[in-house]
This record gives sequence, C-alpha cells and structure tokens, in this order.
Amino acid sequence: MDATGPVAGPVVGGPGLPQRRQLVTELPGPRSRELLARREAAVARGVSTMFPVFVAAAGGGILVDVDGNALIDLGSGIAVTTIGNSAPAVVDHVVRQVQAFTHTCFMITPYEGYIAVCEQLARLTPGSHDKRSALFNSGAEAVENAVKIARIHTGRQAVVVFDHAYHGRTNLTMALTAKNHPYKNGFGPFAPEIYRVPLSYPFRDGLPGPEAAARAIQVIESQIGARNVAAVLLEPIQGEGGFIVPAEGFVAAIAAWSAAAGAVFIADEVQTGFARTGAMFACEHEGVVPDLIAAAKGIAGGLPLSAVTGRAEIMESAHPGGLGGTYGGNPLACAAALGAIETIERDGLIERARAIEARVLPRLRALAATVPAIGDVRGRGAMLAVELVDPATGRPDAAATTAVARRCHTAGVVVLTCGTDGNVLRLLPPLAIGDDLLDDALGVLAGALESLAGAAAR
Ligand code: PLZ
Repeated sequence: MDATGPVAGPVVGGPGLPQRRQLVTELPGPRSRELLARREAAVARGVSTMFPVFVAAAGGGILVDVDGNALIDLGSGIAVTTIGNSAPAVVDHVVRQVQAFTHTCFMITPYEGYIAVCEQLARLTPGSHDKRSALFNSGAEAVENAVKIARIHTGRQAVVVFDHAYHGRTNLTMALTAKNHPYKNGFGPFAPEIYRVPLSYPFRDGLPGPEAAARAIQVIESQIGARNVAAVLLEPIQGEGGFIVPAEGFVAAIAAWSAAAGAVFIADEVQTGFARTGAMFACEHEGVVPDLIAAAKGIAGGLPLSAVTGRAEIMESAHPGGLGGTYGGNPLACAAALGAIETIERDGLIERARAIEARVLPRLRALAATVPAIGDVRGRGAMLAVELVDPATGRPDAAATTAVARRCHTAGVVVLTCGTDGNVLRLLPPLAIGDDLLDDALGVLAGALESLAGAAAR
C-alpha cells in the first residue's frame, strides 16, 4: 500500500451494503494493523481508540473494514448515525449543498438551510410555545451555550448537575461532567459555580422518582440556595454515565422544582435525542417540556452539528453577537440534518426504535436469569444496557465488562461500554439495522456473557 494513497475496500456505503457479518481476517486485520502503526506515529495518544479496525465503508447495520471484514455496528459512532451511515437522503442533500457552496459563515452572509433546521427544531422539540434555536458544531458547544443563555437570562450563576453526568470535554463541560478519569484528571482548573447533586439510579438506590428528586432538591436548597440557581442541567437518560434511566417521576419533579425556583431547566438530549429512545426526544417519555434542549449527535446523520432550542423569551436574552462561532450551522451539516429528519419521519424510525426495544430487552432480561453477573438490564428504544457486577459482592465489575466487549469485538460485533465504574455494556444500534443482523449480534453478545465465570450452562 502506498503510504499516503487510498486503502482498499468498498468506496460506496449506505444501506446498499450487504447486511451480514463476515470475517475474512483476524481482527484487526493486516491493513488495519498497518494503519494502527501509522496512527501511533502521527496521532496523539490522548485521542484513544476502542477497537482499531479501520473503516472503509458503512451502511445499515454494517461497518466494512479496510481488510474486507463486515462487522455489526451496535454503537452508531456513539449514537450519531441513528438513521444509518451514508443514508441516501443525507448523501443527496449534502452532495447538492457541497456543489453549491461549502461555507459563508451564517454570521456574515446567511443561507436558508440554517433557518430550515431551526424551523424543524421548533416543530420537533416538545412544547407548542414560541421557540428559537442557535446552531453549533458539537454536543459540548451546545451544552456550553445553553448554560451561557440560562445565565444571562436569569442573571444568576449557579449550575446544578448530577452524579454520573457527562456533558463534554471543553473547559466548562469538563466541570459539568462527573467522572474524573479520563475526562478531567490533570486538566483543571475547572469553571466555578458548578454544583453536583444525587441522581436517581434505581438499580443502586432503589428510590422511587419523587423521593430521589426530593433528595437532590434538598441538597440544592441547603447548599446552593434556590435563588442562586441559573440552570438545572440533566440528561433525561444518562449516556456515558451508564445508560441510567431515572425512576419514574424524577425528571418531572426536577423540572417542576426548576420552574418554581425561576431556574432554567436544560435537557441535555445530545445522546438521547432524534428518535434514539423511541421518541423524538427522551423528555417526552417523562411528559416534561424543557426550557432549553441541547441536541447534537443524531441530528445530522454523522456531520458535525448541534443546537440549542428553547423558549423564545429565554433564547432571546442573549444579545446580538453574544452567540455564534465560525462553523456553527455549517451549510453541509444543515443539509445533512434536513436529510436526517426527512429519513426519521419517512422511515418511521421512532417506531423502529421501539421495535428494537421490544426485540432486544426481553432477550437481555432472559439472559439476566442465567448469567449471575448481570445486575441490571435497562434502557429505552435503541439505547439499551446491561450492568455487570461481581455476583459474589454485587460490586461493579469493569474487568468482566471489558472482557465481554472484547469477545464481541473479536467476533465482529462492535459493542461499546460506559458507566462511571466502566461496568455497563451499551447497545446503540443504528435504527437502519435489520432484525437478522440484530439477532446475530445478540447471539454473539449472549455467548460472550454466558462465557463469564459463574454463568449457568444453557
Ligand atoms: N452530552 C449527553 O453524550 C457526548 C462522548 C465520548 P460532543 N458523548 C460521547 C467521548 O469520550 O468524548 C455527549 C453526550 C451528552 C454532551 C456530549 C458531548 O458531545 O459532541 O462529544 O461534544
């Protein structure tokens, strides 16, 4: 292979790729190993890679690597390619846009795509109130801007965040994120006026939602003071922290307290948004209408785009020129978002996420009956997880979790882990995945879980 030339493999991805798992080399294969060596000599190790299999094409539920192996994708690039890689509507919109113009900067000479995305966000986010949106590039940028807007709107500074929260890697969002290693360790000092309170974590605390909310609110009132709180920032289902679905009533009680306190309730729907959980936004499952929503990931089928959408009176508190960025709402990303939204609605992907839940959750629950290391099975839609514990002590078992993920990888199933304690296997399949592929991947996962010591023989 030429050191700088293209690598072999199919160049056309999308749903036309053959939808079956097929391994033709060991993983990673020889071409991937070559790229890994180049990577080690050129890419900073701080940017880590979970599974060094280099991708040549992807579509539906399949990733094809540079050695010609076809792997099942249960990660969607961390919940981004929810509609599938290179979805045709995204490709069409982006190709047309890239031929017309690639960038002007919306703050200089604007274009229609940006407005069209903001109109769609007003239509798709919960609540029928008057809304405004602003577009950015990453999830962290959206969260950070939501906090800026909440602070200028309220004239207050304190931001309430929760145990296990993940909100990003920029300076402010590192402070908002709970887990020290690898996200924060050594990277301080961190932004001030961030206060962390207990989350509802049913598997670990067993509390009903309203009681868990009362526990959090008690900490807010005694340690911060309701009148100092600019924003309460919550992932309606926690992502990196462990796919933690709060007990029923928790999110609603926190949102109600925020409203009464005059604080802005911000839902971080970066991971949960855009059909992933079987609703356009996960807050809908809780009957909650957030003041502001931060969205990213699934919004644009793989192109970098994020948004803050919310109540007009809050959004309009920021003065002209107070929000923005060179690339925010880039024309290609906006074109992709319009294609992604079209795909979600045309292909009934919200319903597809629910169907995936109905297919996968019972299977995981059945496995929990025979594998003592499975402490909990949870999630919504196509955001599902298995929390692994040491059966003897009930403690989080990160080593077993890594071992199961590795076994899946070796068999050609890309499964991700998460959790403050690193002991949660998470499933984030693209909604474009077929049932056959899903069943094949679940079979591999089941085998890997059953191989854990102490699992009963089938
Ligand atoms: N809020 C809820 O899940 C990103 C990060 C992976 P960015 N999650 C994946 C990693 O190790 O960096 C995320 C999220 C929630 C915010 C973010 C941040 O989104 O687009 O990565 O900035």
